[in-house]
This record gives sequence, structure tokens and C-alpha cells, in this order.
Amino acid sequence: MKWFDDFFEKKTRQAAQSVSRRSALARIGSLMVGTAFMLPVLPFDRIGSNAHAATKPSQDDTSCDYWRYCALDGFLCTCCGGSISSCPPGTEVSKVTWVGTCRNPADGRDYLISYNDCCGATMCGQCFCNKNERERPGYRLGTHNDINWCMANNSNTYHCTVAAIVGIGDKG
Ligand code: ABN
Repeated sequence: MKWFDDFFEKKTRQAAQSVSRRSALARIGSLMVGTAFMLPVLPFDRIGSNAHAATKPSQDDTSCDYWRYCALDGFLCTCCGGSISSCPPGTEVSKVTWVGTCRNPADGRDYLISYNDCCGATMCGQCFCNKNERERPGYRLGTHNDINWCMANNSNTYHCTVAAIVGIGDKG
């Protein structure tokens, strides 16, 4: 192995005589920087770039992204034979309710929304949404959406949920 050691010693001495330490470091540095630009060094989240598009408010009141549904947990009555603020035929509106505050992107104002469950027919099963903006746990009952609000009606059977405007905030 002596020839091997001699060979590398010679080459190292030659390199040391012809290249200054500073220029050697500069070359190594530029090589590293160049490599960083060439390679996609870290993985990045391409899904995140679509996150805004996914949550864009919809004009369609049968879509969970419609602005009034920002705190609605349940089946949309607009998909169950009712409208956004009236229960489908054969069901009755819940006597008690929970409220949410949603911003209407059309005018930038905040609206108080009453989410009433419609009661008296089996679960609709269409257009299930689970939005929870400003929603609060069960000990803040009036802003909690994860219970059956048909509890005070003659029939406690939950069918779907409406979203009626009951108040409007000041112009911000
Ligand atoms: N308020 C909608 C709902 C009904 C039944 C069970 C959970 C949530």
C-alpha cells in the first residue's frame, strides 16, 4: 500500500501548492450552494397551496362551504326537501337552538345565525356538514352544535338543520 500513500501524498502536496486554502473553501462553498439549488432538498406541502381554494365560500346553499353554514353540524335541509330557513314538509322546527356568527363575504358583515334542527322524521342522510367556527363545548350550550336540538319537541327525532339569519353586526 506504500505506492498508494505516496501517490496521495504527492497529489495533496501538488494541490496545496497550486490552490490557496481560501480558494479551495470558495470552490467547496459554491459547489454546496449550487447543489442546494439543483436538488429539491426538502419536501413541501403542495396540498396547502390549495387550502384557500378549498375553504372559499360558496354561493351554493347546498354546499357546506356556503357562508351561513360556518358553525353548522348536521344535514343541510336544502338537500332534504326544505330551504335554508324552513324545514322540509312533515317535520317541525326545533323549539330550542344554537347560534353562530358568520361573515357574509358579499358585504363583509357578521350575521347571527340560528341553526335550528328539524324534527319528526328520520335522519335525512344528505349533505352532511361539520363546520365549527366559534363553536363552543357543551357547557356553553347556546353555541354548541353537537347535540340533538329536537330535545324539547314532541318528536325528538332529528332530520336536518336550517340556518336562519336572526341578527346583523355593525359595519366593521
Ligand atoms: N344539531 C345537529 C345534531 C343532531 C343530532 C346529533 C348531533 C348533532
